[in-house]
Amino acid sequence: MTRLLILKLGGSVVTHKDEYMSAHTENIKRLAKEIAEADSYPLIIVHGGGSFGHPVAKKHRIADGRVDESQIFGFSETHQAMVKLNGVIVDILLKAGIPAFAFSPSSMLHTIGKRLKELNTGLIKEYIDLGMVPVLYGDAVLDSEQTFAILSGDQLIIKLSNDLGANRVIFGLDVDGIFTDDPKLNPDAKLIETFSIGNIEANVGDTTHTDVTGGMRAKLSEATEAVKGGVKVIMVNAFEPERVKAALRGEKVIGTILTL
Ligand code: ATP
Ligand code: IP8
Repeated sequence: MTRLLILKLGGSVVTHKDEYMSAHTENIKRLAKEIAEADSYPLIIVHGGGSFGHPVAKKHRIADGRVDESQIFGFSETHQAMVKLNGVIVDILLKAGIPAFAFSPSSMLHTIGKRLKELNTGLIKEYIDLGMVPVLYGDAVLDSEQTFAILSGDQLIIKLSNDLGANRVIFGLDVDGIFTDDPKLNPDAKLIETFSIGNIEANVGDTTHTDVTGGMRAKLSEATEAVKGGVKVIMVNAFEPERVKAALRGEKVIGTILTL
């Protein structure tokens, strides 16, 4: 699918990360409007966990797999937190005129040692061919080595992009892109407009929020796989109006482009 676009809306973009289970409806509404105006299809949207999935997964130690019986309930609660957030996002997308269709990753895949090896993209493709916009998310999933795990939205989009042959992957973040250091901790950090995936000059850290899937460092490591596969990967600030829209349209925009 040579024209396929994949948009990741980071958890820090769709939730208030410091407020437990609080969706950032204002930002989601503006983004939905931009996505509708961009009119760039076919498109898959994947969103992160933010203050929904991460704190619940952390509380029940879901990411490292099954240790005791008490986690079974927590596993359900983690998934349910993501279902709730997904519901808010899909409702807003539909109201904006985007034919969004929710897919629950835990109902269609499992991981092996925390890694997603196989994904039935045929079904997703059928929905895309009908003109719909699949909306997936990071989820609590079954794992064949550790019973269960947390699959990050970042890992999921790279698999989707490699298997479906995406043209462009866009990460919507709460910062302008990749900086020489975490811009939230270091005011002197500079934006890197073209980031070579072998770059060891940049100090890429985790995140300042609760994150059971590894923050920016893990995001970059996942994105590396897509870049190696020939996909164009762009990171933009999804809090700044018009940037996601420009990135979807393939226009020049402030952000970071990842290269080999
Ligand atoms: P989620 O995993 O919930 O979807 P997200 O996709 O919104 O979250 P984070 O995991 O919060 O993204 O990662 C983005 C954060 O990474 C930024 O807010 C920033 O604080 C942090 N970060 C660390 N190092 C860097 C760096 N060198 N450049 C840019 N951001 C960095
Ligand atoms: O925020 C993690 O997805 P991410 C989802 O994309 C859960 O890393 C359930 C914590």
